[in-house]
Amino acid sequence: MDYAGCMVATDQGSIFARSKEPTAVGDWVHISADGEPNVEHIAERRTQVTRRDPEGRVQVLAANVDLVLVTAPADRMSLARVEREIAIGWDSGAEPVVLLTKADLDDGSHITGLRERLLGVRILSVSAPDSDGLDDVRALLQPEHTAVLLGPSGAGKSTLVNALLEREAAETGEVRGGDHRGRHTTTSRELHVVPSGGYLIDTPGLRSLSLAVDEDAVLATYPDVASFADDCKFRDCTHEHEPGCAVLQAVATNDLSPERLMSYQRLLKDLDYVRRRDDPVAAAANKALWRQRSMDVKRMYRDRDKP
Ligand SMILES: Nc1nc2c(ncn2[C@@H]2O[C@H](COP(=O)(O)OP(=O)(O)OP(=O)(O)O)[C@@H](O)[C@H]2O)c(=O)[nH]1
Ligand SMILES: [Mg+2]
Ligand SMILES: [Zn+2]
Repeated sequence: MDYAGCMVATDQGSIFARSKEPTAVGDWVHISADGEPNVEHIAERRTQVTRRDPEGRVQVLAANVDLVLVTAPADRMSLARVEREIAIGWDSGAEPVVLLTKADLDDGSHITGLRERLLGVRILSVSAPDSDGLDDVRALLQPEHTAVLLGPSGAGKSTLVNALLEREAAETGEVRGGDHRGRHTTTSRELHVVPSGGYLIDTPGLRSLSLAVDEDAVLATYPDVASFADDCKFRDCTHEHEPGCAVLQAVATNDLSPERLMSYQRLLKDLDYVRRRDDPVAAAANKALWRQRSMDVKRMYRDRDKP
């Protein structure tokens, strides 16, 4: 049982407390004041970053974060993975921000590729050896923000943590040559206090990244598709064949490229998504949020020069 207890940061330092409920890094807990420390209550989570573990169970990677920093390393770029992690970010209730890591290894094509493909998310680039972009990440974290780093093994997450903390707080590892598969250096999630403000949670690069997200989070990752989907005749339109489908209409009139629709469909199919049927209030709030975002992007799209 991995929730026999957890480490709790208190004003008297870090202590171990027993817990009957599973806790996640970032949780706020009440612990009993006398006797053996016990977790008596876990505060309701403002946000939670989840995935499905290889056994199919929903696993909370981090709780109460404001930002999900999706790392995309220049030496092993996978746009598909970046998009999945952005969807996880939107689904969590936090804001995803993409970090092109190892920017010193980019000839400019990766940053351009990310900017072209990803709409409605902030994209920063960082390079640890020359300390480039660190101040931008520091600015994101201020004043009291908590961010979690996601990304494949070897992406440079722990290296970034150390650079921001200006000390060796997190263990980093050499990437194996040849296949560029990183060693799994970080084995547990850790919360670090950043001296310039904010908190940063490091995670191990997860090989299996099944999503456990709402399909609205996929639409949020494709705000251009979402902006047209608002006008589909059927609420549960799959945008594959339905009459009155505004998305297919947009493809027909060259307002949306067929490649965009196809990569959206691919991400959706990749998904092991869950509907928020257990929480209709949260679902309604999310819908309103996505609608606002997709309207913003629609405007941005329409204002942009068409080729
Ligand atoms: N060129 C270059 N190499 C980097 C940069 N950041 C990290 N690296 C190297 O990439 C390798 C992996 O870095 P880590 O920080 O351990 O990667 P990680 O994302 O924490 O990996 P896991 O803990 O396995 O998930 C190390 O050899 C680092 O020295 C960078 O900005 N530029
Ligand atoms: Mg690491
Ligand atoms: Zn449709």
